[in-house]
Amino acid sequence: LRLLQDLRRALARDELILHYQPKFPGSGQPVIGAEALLRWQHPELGLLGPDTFIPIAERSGLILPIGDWVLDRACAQLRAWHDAGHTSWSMAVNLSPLQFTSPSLVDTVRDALQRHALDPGHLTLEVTETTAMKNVEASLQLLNTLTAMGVKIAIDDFGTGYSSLLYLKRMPASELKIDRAFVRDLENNAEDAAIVSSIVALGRSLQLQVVAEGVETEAQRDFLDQLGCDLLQGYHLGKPMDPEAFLRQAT
Ligand code: G
Ligand code: G
Ligand code: MN
Ligand code: NA
Repeated sequence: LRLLQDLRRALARDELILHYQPKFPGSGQPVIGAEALLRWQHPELGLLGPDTFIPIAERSGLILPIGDWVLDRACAQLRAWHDAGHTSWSMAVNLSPLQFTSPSLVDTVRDALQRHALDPGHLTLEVTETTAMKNVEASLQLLNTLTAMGVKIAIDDFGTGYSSLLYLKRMPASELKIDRAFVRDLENNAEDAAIVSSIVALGRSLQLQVVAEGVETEAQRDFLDQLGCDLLQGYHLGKPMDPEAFLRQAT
């Protein structure tokens, strides 16, 4: 309850911040963009990760104003990077289940893109597999609207939900993000390797980019490169960082 009271004030008090984790098209290649990841600089408890407060924000509905703030700030950051010459970089923003069902989402996204003069194709919205598959017809309609605007869609935590391939086929997504549970033990676990390999093949046939998350070692990175994974993300390649550190590491 205390945390909920504090969270209500966090936005107004400017305590929320975004960190940015780089995405790479394979090893040795330059950054192609970032995923915005929310943190809370709590006055007493220190820096809190989203797992400690997003569930509260989701239950209380506070995730809606917070999500609007995340979209606006992530777009502002991308505009700054484009102005600094990194005009090909894209930005990925995570959407919570409640945001995903909010009738104002499409307008919020359109407004943020316009406010920061961004090409919609430089924004990717990440929605978990579970959220996307919950109310399939409504999801399809929303995702089709966003896609028609030019925004990209990524299916996050792929492999952990109950995906129907029939619906996946109809989803206008452009990215599948393989959950890091499948990456953790990749080189030692033949089942994990087979699953990742199958997702890469599935992505290829459905014309979806496949992203591996949670790449923590060189061995995992090399393995994923060999499997033909399109994009890599993880501590080994780059942690979530503040914008200054991101720019320093990426350039
Ligand atoms: O960075 P990490 O520990 O920071 O994130 C933990 C979880 O919180 C992930 O599932 C991630 O998708 C989610 N998350 C991070 N930032 C945001 C955000 O801005 N909005 C929402 N809805 N989820 C986020
Ligand atoms: O669910 P989502 O994919 O949005 O989650 C992103 C989360 O994963 C963030 O909490 C981020 O900090 C975390 N993360 C990013 N890279 C790694 C990694 O290499 N290992 C682990 N364990 N977590 C990571
Ligand atoms: Mn994500
Ligand atoms: Na994920």
